[in-house]
Amino acid sequence: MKSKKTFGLLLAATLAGSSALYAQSYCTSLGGNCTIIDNINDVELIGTTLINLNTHCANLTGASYSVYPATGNTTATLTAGNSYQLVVTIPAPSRKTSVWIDYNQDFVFDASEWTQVALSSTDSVPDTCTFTVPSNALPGATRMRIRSRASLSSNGPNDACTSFATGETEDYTVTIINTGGASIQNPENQAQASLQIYPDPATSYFILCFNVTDNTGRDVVVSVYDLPGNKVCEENIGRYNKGYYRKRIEAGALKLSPGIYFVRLNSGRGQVARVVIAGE
Ligand SMILES: [Ca+2]
Ligand SMILES: [Ca+2]
Repeated sequence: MKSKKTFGLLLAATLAGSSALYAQSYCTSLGGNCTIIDNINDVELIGTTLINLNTHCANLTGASYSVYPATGNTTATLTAGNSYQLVVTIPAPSRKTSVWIDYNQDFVFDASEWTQVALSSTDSVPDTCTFTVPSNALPGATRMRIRSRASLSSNGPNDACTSFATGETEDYTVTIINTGGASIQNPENQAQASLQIYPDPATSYFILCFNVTDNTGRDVVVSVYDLPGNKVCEENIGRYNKGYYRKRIEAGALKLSPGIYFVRLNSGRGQVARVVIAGE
């Protein structure tokens, strides 16, 4: 049987050749020519705080793409395993609307993360779809994308990043709570930094999330140790000011055997360590 890789394997490989380490972001070359009739006017997640009404077209001349802040009435908290109703209103008939939620937080809106809101809208009549947050959805800040498009064009599961000539795209951040225990707690160092790594166990990549709590421009160093405590590798991954960051690390030339490793992040003032469990 072919062995899968581990976080530790991936991290070590990445640190041996750090070109594989890079920041990820969501696709933004989305096109769109938002008009008064094919815009996303109202978005509401029933039973949550997300109620974003009468937004019309965010931009009538350029790409019709908006990223709403994770605050107030443009965000929501969702619980893994629960179902929710999303309501989207388009002012025109026959428009197609879709929603994606990046449940595994890999910066890709996968086809499996898609739900059709409407295949043919009716003028300003709310369209409603129901989706269920998967029980294995990762906890934390999660991107949700809603797109509208004219009637004769597709707006299906693989169109989250397609450049549209018509319609509008709206991105939201929702917070997913997963009571299955996937969240990593860091009580001893929470004031300084936090570290989260997923998926667990890793296969072809993993994502390193960390929080820097001041603006002194601290270097962030990632170190990997084996079970006996020997340092396997160490890498400075850059200088960061206050904020929450995600780094996706791809598998490269893997050097280590599957196993359990400690991953330590040092932001200059705080350190955290995690046990990495080997995959099968
Ligand atoms: Ca809008
Ligand atoms: Ca995804």
